[in-house]
Amino acid sequence: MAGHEHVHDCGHDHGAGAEASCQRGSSSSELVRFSVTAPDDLLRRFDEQIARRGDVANRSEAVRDLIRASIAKEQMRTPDEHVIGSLTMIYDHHTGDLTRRLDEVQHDYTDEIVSTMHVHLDHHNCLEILALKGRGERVYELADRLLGLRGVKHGELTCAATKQSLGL
Ligand code: NI
Repeated sequence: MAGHEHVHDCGHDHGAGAEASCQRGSSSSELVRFSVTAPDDLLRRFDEQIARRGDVANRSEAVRDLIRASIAKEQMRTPDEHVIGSLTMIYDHHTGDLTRRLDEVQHDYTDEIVSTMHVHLDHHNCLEILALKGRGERVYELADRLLGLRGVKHGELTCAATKQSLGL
């Protein structure tokens, strides 16, 4: 990550240059500051959501919560199980060669993709829904590859492990 900056974790609010006067607790992990760019209307809506939370109403804490939730969600994965699920994506089909790349990835998973539905939402946006089944490892890999493509605005994989959750 280019240009990130280590921030010590003393819990005090002070300016740069005062760090030497603070002791960092041995049990806390080091904080790292990083910058994120986002469209201003997206950030404004996020800030409005944060403001409704009251006590922990700050952007950093809200982003930390999102990161924890993302990691927790990944830990729910069952790569060794047979899973069934669906992947929903919304993207702008004008974005570079996105449609070609989406197609290319999907052709590597012909055993896992049972069916696809494509809806042209408006002039720019497409909704694509994939019905999936197969070994978890393969299904998650497919979802990660598709959702990782630049230009996919929204993506959500919903999965159930067939043995564990459904008793199949
Ligand atoms: Ni379309």
